[in-house]
Amino acid sequence: MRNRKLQIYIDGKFYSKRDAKVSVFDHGLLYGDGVFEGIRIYNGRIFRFDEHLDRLYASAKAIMLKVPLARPDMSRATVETCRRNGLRDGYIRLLVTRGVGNLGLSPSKCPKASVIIIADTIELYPPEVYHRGMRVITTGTWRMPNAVLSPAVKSLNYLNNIMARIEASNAGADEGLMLNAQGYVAECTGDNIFTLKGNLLQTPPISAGALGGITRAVAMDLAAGLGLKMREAEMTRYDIFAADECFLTGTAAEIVPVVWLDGRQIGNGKPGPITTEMMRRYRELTQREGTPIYE
Ligand code: PXG
Repeated sequence: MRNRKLQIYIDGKFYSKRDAKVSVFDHGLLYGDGVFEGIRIYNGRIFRFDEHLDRLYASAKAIMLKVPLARPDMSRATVETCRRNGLRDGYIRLLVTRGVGNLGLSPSKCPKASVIIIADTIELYPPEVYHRGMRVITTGTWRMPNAVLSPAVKSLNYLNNIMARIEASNAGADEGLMLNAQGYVAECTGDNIFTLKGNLLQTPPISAGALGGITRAVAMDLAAGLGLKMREAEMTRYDIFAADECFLTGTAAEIVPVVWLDGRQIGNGKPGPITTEMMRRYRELTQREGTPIYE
C-alpha cells in the first residue's frame, strides 16, 4: 500500500514511484559512477545520520564528485523525504550520481551531479537467522585492492560484492566472506565481520579492505561498554575457525551471529552470549538515539 504513495526525491522535486526516473545517460547507470548510503530509521529518528553524511561526503570527495547540495540542505532534504513518506521505521537510500553526460567515460561532460533520496520500509532478514546464526562461505572473489578502488569508498559500483554474493547464494550460504589480495579477511559482501576469543574482540582494519561501517563503529562502542578488549588486526580464516563467537555488522543486518564458516562450526555452533547481548544493546540503542524526523 505504502509503495503506491511513495514520494521519491530527485534533485529538489518529489516524484511518485512510477515517475521517479533517471536518464539513460546518467553516469551512475552507465558506469556505476557515484556514491550512496543506506541509513536506518528507528522510532521516528534517523540513526547515526551525521556519520552517514560524513561518509557520503568523504566518498564523494575521494572520487572527485561535487555533491550539488551543501550538507545542511542534504540533511533537510533527507528529513523532508522521511516526513513525506510518514516513516517511523524504515530505510533511507541516499544516492549521488555523476549525473547526465555523454557516452564517454570522462565525467568532464557531466555538468551536474544528481541527488536521489528514497525512504521506504525495509525487508529484514527473517528472525530465525538471528536465532540460529548465519552460515558463511569464503568466496573466490577477492575484495578489490586499494590500488583498484578504495573499498572505503561506498560507490555505486558494487559488482565486486555482487559477484561474491552470487557465489554465496549458489553455495546455499547466507553470506560470503571476502579476503583481500593478500589472503587476509576483509569483510562480507555487505557487512563487516568481528570475532570474539576470550575477552578480545577483533575486526579487520579499513586498510585490509573493510568499509568503515557505521554499525562497525557502534559495535566497537558497545564492546567497550561490555568491558571487552577491542583490536583492529589483520585476520585470517583461522581466526574465525578458532573463535568463540563471530558476528557481522551492517545497517540492514544490524548485528547478526555467524555460526559456521566453510564447513567448520564456530564455537558451539550457536549464537554466543556476548553476541546475543550486543544484539540486545544495539536494538536498545537504536530505539533511543538518532536525529528526530518529526518536531
Ligand atoms: N561492508 C560493505 C561492503 C557494505 O556495503 C557494510 C560493510 C556495513 O556498513 P554499515 O555502515 O551499513 O554498517 C556495508 C553496508 C545489503 C546492503 O543489501 C549493504 C550495504 C549497502 C546496501 C545494501 O546488504 N552496505
